[in-house]
Amino acid sequence: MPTNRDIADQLDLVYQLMQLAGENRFKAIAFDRASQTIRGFEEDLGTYIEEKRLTDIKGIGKSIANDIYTYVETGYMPVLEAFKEKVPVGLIQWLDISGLGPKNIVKIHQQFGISTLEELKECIDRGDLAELPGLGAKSVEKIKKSIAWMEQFEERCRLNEADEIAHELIQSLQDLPGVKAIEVAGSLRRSKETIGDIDILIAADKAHIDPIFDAFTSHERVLEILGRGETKSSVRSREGRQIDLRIVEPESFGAALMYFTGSKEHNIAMRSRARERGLSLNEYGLFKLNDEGETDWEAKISSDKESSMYKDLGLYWIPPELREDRGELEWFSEHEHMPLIQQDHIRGVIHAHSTWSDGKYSIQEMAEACIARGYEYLGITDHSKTAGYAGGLSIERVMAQWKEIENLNAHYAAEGVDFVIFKGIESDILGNGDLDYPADILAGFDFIVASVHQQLDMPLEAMMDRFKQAIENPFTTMIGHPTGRLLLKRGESALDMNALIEHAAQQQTAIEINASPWRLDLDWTWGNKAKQTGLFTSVNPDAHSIEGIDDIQYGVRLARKAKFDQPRVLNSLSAKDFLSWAKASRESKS
Ligand code: DGT
Ligand code: CA
Ligand code: CA
Ligand code: ZN
Repeated sequence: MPTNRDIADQLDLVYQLMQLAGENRFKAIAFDRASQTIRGFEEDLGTYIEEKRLTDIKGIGKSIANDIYTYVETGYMPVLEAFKEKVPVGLIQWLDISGLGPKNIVKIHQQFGISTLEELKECIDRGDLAELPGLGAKSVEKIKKSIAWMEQFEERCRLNEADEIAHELIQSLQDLPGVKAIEVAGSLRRSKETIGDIDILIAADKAHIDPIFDAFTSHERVLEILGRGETKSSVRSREGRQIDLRIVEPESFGAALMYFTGSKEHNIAMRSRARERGLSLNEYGLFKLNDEGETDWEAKISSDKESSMYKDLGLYWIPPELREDRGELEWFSEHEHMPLIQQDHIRGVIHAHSTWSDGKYSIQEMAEACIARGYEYLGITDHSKTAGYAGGLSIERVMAQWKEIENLNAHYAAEGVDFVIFKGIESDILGNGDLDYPADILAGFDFIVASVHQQLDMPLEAMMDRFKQAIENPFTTMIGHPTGRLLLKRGESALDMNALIEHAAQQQTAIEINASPWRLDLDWTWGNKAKQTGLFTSVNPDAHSIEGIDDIQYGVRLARKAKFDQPRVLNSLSAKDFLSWAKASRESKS
């Protein structure tokens, strides 16, 4: 019997190929929905399949259920095989190239008979691609840049992928005999926006090391074993990720955890702090220095717990996401805590798309998903009219959407459900910095996220003028995904972020932290500047589906890394206070 993930993977493949084949959008989306549903399903599908009642699961229709039954019986999914005949699977990788949509991918494939990334690169270098009608030198340049980006970063992955792999491995290792403690270390524990390799640390006595490594290297997710030594073993996962597992003596777990969490820069600062105090800090513990200034291994001060090691260096425990040598040692030498936003502070979902533009679910379905998750409000922000490619709303459609939102809100009020939907829009910031509707329409929204979606590569000065204009617009509540980056796929627009943050803070315009693991934009490295200027943010999932709502978790992690406390995060306010903030921001600029 295939696992849930196997089935989800097959359906996802159908979805990707359908996109390439130009299949009806709603048919394709049905496969994507079913795939996501199954991936996130808590039970094994086995009994549902045996009893032929997959359609009991919300999100799986009759036709897809039948595809799955056939797949389980025969090992083949006819719909998938049919699409494989139409489009080569290799082209799926091309979907990650920015500037290259499904239509052009298929056109290139047909014109040149190529289907691998390597062949595409050759085609570009020969100058053939630029000859293709409708492409031209400029778009080819963009495609070339995007491929280079992809290659440069194939050694890293996004936070959500690393998180999922680490979580699964920890689940399977934590209950093994002899495992006294297990933690993620490295960049993943520090919640970096992209992860090189995944580091896991276990505390166990020597006798248990071998069986733990056996379990690790034979895990179903492991594709190959890269190395295995006395205390460290490295593997590559099916997705191509490297995972390092280190096993240390329980008495030096704290020291090892501190060391392997990093960052390198934080470790260096910590070691020199130790030196100044006549001490030596390493992965085994904190020791005294002897008369020659070397580590006195007999004179151990602490090693088993991170907190005691920080304490013995005159510091309070520093949360891992702050360990980047950006002032954290100074802060935690004086303060026991730094107030930071937490997931359970988040009360509402701001920035979400519905079927009105390019989202996969209706407003009502999105709202119900928010209610089920305990949120108190949903700020719907479909695309504005210029974003034609994403189903942007004409003025007539905006008005019709408002009506729908009003009806839903009336329904919740009548039912005594403490939930409200805000009328929002993700307005394009046009080339000249204007928002995408006339003022009388803009005035009808409860709040507005203003984002750049086109002409992302304007020169710095023009781009800054454009953003400044948008920030000063009374109707802009917050700026969306400021740099426009897609992690490991597309670079950032040219911006002077320091100046932008200063200006936004001064104008009472917030800048979102877009929580999609593809974006995580505003970047955490601007955290000190944001804190110093008092900038407000909102941790926004930019959800295009129900599953997308849960991306908020990644945004919260990055917001913590950027040192945002609860009062500076707008969607941690009550519904009423959120609206008041938006109104006050508008009035202060009018
Ligand atoms: P990554 O894997 O590129 O996303 O980033 P990290 O931070 O996970 O780096 P990694 O896996 O090479 O090493 C894990 C931690 O081990 C790192 O954050 C700090 C520590 N570490 C590794 N190599 C060194 C080193 O040469 N010096 C110091 N001070 N610490 C190191
Ligand atoms: Ca790492
Ligand atoms: Ca590593
Ligand atoms: Zn957007």
